[in-house]
Amino acid sequence: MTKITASQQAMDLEDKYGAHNYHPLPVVLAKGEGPFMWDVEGKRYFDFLSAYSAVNQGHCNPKIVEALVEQARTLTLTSRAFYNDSLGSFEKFAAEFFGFDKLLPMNTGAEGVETAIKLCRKWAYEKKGIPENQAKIVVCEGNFHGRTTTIISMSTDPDAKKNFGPYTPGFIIIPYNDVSALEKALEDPTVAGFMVEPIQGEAGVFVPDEGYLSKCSALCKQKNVLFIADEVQTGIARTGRMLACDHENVKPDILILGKALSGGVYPVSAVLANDDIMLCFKPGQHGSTFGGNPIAAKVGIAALEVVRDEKLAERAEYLGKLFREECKNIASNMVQIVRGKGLLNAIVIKPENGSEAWDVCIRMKDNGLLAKPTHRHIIRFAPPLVITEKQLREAVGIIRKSIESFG
Ligand code: IF1
Repeated sequence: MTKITASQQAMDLEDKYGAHNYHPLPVVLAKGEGPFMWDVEGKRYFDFLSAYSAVNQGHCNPKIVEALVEQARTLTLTSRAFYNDSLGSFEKFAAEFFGFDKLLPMNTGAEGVETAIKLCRKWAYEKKGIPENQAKIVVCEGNFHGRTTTIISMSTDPDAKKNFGPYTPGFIIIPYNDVSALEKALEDPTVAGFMVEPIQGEAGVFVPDEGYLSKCSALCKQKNVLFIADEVQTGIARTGRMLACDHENVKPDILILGKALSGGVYPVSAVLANDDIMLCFKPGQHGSTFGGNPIAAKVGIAALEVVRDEKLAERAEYLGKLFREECKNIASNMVQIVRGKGLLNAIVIKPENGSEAWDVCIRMKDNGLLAKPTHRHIIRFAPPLVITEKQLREAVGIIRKSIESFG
């Protein structure tokens, strides 16, 4: 009789008792530190997913964990029915950090996006004067903004969308990276906002042409339409700047952050805007039981301090260039292109003898590096930004060896 491993046991348990809404790589993780994770058998891996860019500051970052633990021992949740002594400091710190008048705290990225949609619509009716219930938000093909019913209503991915209808109306979908498509869409006077990912993550780390964001932002300004940046994945140093919009000196009217706003230790998201927009929300019109709780507030401050103090944006910029350079040396027909910005990169894989991105990820896992395919033929590479140059070179060695082993 073969002995069932601890990994197999954990996977069987999830398979039997968990909903089957994911198809994970067969690895069961038990511990993380910096750029590494360990499975239940004690094998060490480079983490090249970073929980979809939530763990930019490294796994179990001691400063963030310390902030979490200390606050957890003191006060965890008050709800917003009362004030707490941490939230105001977080709002001030993050608002000044990103250069906005105000911040509205939520928990998950999807809630941040929902908040931005509601805020944009309210502004449209109360400030722009769009007739009631007619406001539209322009979004892009291939977008990923989360999983709620309203958000999937603007998705173009059948897996995300099909059989979850009826859908929320009020969205106009245009091609990504197409300035003239936006120009045309903005001719409709009922358009209130344009929501965009500065780099499309789920679409396969699709980097738009230089100037795309700044041209879109200028068009929006011209038409009195809110430019809404979903930086849930691209924000907080991932792409080599504090925000991906910073590459083009674009200041969004509404900024959505999540994921790395907590360094991955706790769900913390936020929407930032200036007073003329944010003050459209009046008491009782939006909220969340957990949003803005004292733990989230302390964690949020610590997470941003780490990014600033450890110069993670500069590291991502430097190491990203190195990564893309090194990946060009991979001698395999499977590598079609390497693209990305900072430490948000992807390799587009050409199938070889029936092997595709998934098989490459399994091989990399066996060789000690974890990454996830997106769309069958693309592998995303996004390590924690605290990875050292030496570690990055070692990791690229694993990627290279794994891909080259397919011939
Ligand atoms: C999953 C992708 C990444 C996001 C942007 C909002 C959200 C996300 C730009 C919602 C979330 C996730 C969630 C994750 C897979 C993932 C993802 F592959 F689908 F595209 F990161 F690349 N805006 N992204 O990327 O944030 O509510 O999840 O906190 O398993 O669905 P959330």
